[in-house]
Amino acid sequence: MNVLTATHLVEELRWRGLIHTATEGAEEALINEKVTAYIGFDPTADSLHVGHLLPIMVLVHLQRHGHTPIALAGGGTGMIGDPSGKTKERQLLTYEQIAHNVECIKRQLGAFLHFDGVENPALMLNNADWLAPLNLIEFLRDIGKHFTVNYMLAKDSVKTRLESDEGISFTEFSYMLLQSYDFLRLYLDHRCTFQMGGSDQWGNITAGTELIRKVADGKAHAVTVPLVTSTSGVKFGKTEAGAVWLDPARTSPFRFYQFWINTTDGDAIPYLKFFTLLNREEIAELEHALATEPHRRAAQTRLAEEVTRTVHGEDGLRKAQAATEVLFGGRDLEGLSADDLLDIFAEVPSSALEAGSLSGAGINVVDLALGAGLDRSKKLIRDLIKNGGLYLNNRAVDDPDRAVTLDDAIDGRVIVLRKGKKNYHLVRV
Ligand code: 383
Repeated sequence: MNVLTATHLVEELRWRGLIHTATEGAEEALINEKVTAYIGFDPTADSLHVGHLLPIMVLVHLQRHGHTPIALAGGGTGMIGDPSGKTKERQLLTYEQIAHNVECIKRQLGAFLHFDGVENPALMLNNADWLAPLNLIEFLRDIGKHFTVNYMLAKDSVKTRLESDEGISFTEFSYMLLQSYDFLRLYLDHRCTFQMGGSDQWGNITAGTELIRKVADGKAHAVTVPLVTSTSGVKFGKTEAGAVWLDPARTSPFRFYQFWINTTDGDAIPYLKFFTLLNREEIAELEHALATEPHRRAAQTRLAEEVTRTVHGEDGLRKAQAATEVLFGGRDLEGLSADDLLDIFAEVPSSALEAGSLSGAGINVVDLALGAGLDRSKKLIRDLIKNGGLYLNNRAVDDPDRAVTLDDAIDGRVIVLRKGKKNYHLVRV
């Protein structure tokens, strides 16, 4: 762990730009007391994505500064669907899907926090434990009575949907009551006085602080983190291939690393503050490097290293770096599997080849390259080889009569051809 340079959590969060809005007295309480704070994550998919990372980092900072973080999996709320920030009604998931997703996201959240061996162990809870057994009549009498429909209609999440053609179901309309009830339960059972979340959660969180005031005459706080924006114009966390997931089966460590490496100069420093634990000195150095030698992309490289290591571990990072060197540095393919290569070269032109044509004496390398369309004629390909410009699995081909056999196919499945520095072609066997 890094040495803490911020004296307290609020200073740290402020410097990192992690505080969007906070209720009155929230910062003072965080400075003067050791608090318990929670953030909820609904199991809408079997993986969290980079859009969840900022709130996760807040839990990490809370724990590093001696507070007690609670990561709450929304096994109950996930059955209803939060309308916040959504222009459309959500598709309900089955109970089985939700149970599976809860297990997946709990595992992911768990990797960021310490649950034992520290003075302030984190807690991992699932709101299905208290929401599922609720009795409807009791709930409407004890909780519903504290919310006027007028108050609920004034929330952004509801207002925007009232204005849309589709409207909002009673199911999603009630969501804020459940999240408020969670906060009340955590306040009563765990002395949790803080709820945090993205700025989209402000309405739900403050509904909870109101409920705690009314039911328990207690003081609880809301703190939201900003929505991450990007100067590249696309929504943060989205690439052409869709969302950037934390699950390596959905987004490989290589693609994950590439996502961060591609951060613009304008976003690199804010993202280092948001998504890494690097301290002020380290970030100041990277800021200097970015200003004086932007072409070296030291800030982006460090950002990608740090976040990939946090999410995928040292192994995942090494894999991602090796893959990057293969793609951009022409490194040999040692140690990479066919699946790795299909992932690394997912975007390059490819062609298919019958395994039969590689068996026995195999196929002449010039014919193979011609068939793959690397150049227009055999003559041009022979010239290419003469000039050292044709690569088979990232090794220069020096003999135009060389035969390519099944032995050259990695895992018997792929052959990587390259013309010049970076014109790749993938042959799927
Ligand atoms: C459920 C029960 C609670 C408290 C919160 C919840 C979940 C909350 C929600 N959050 C989003 C999610 O689950 O929908 N109603 O995907 C996202 N969060 C965090 C953060 C964020 C929000 O998990 O802004 C991004 O990640 O708050 O959109 O008692």
